[in-house]
Amino acid sequence: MSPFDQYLDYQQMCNYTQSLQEKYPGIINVSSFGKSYEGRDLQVVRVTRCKNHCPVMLIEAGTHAREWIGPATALYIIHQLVENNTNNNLVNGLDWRIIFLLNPDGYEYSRNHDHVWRKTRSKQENGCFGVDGNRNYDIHWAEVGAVTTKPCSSTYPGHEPFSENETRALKNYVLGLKGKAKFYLSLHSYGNYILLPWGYTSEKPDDIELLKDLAEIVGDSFSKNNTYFIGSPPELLYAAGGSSQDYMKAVLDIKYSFTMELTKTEWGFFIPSTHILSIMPEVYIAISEFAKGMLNTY
Ligand code: 0X9
Ligand code: ZN
Repeated sequence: MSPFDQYLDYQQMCNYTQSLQEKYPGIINVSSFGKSYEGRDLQVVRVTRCKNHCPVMLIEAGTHAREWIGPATALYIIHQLVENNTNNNLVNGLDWRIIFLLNPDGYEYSRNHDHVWRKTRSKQENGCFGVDGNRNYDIHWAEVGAVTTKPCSSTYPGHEPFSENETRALKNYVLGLKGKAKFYLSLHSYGNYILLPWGYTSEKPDDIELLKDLAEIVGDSFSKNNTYFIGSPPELLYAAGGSSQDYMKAVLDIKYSFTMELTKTEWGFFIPSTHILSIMPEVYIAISEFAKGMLNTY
């Protein structure tokens, strides 16, 4: 049975990463960095054979509950890194931290009750539930792309920054990496975008060219019929404050901070499980291009 011909539930994902840890104890370590609102462990999978001082590659998926292809892809990346020995240099020279499902409560709710659910599951005012994790960080919070007066909205940013266990846990986890994190990638869907900072403004960071050059190499790795579009959220989609990508770069000083909107298909968010395996390999090659770029830089 392949874990990639279906969308695993939260428990199956944990079982899968646990089984990899038992099989490859020297290279993979699974730990919890906090609890979700409903009390699920927030897990991070560390993959590395680094002896000392390797740049940390942080990948996070599953902020948005309905975007099931993100967590599936994160697990596929873990699987490739540990089981495919053509990747030895990526594991020897880099310290991967992969948060395969940041919003497990929302994900389970999307699987079991409401497929289109996007937010966390915390209780809000007016009998509403959930906060948009990608509007909840303390960076130009609620200034654009979200309003604090509508707790029922699917982009509700929360009553204050870091109101959510999940975003707070991620922030604290990254603070614990003390300047070692050099790369952050937030996996979302859909639309085939590699998004550059900033998300809250169409102004550019000073080092935008470095990030853009790398994104272009990554973009070129996709096949001709699977073009990825490169630019900032305001250029390609819409502006939004409070996003993880902006927070990681502006506040936690992770220079190379990206968001990918995976896939562009007729199904939008709801990709049939029979197609998962046809999507993953190209995304993995793209991720390995990001990784090679980091190896060459640090
Ligand atoms: O709106 C979002 O959070 C992302 N799109 S999605 O369809 N996956 O919900 C885009 C995030 C772009 N990044 C920033 N605005 N910073
Ligand atoms: Zn998303």
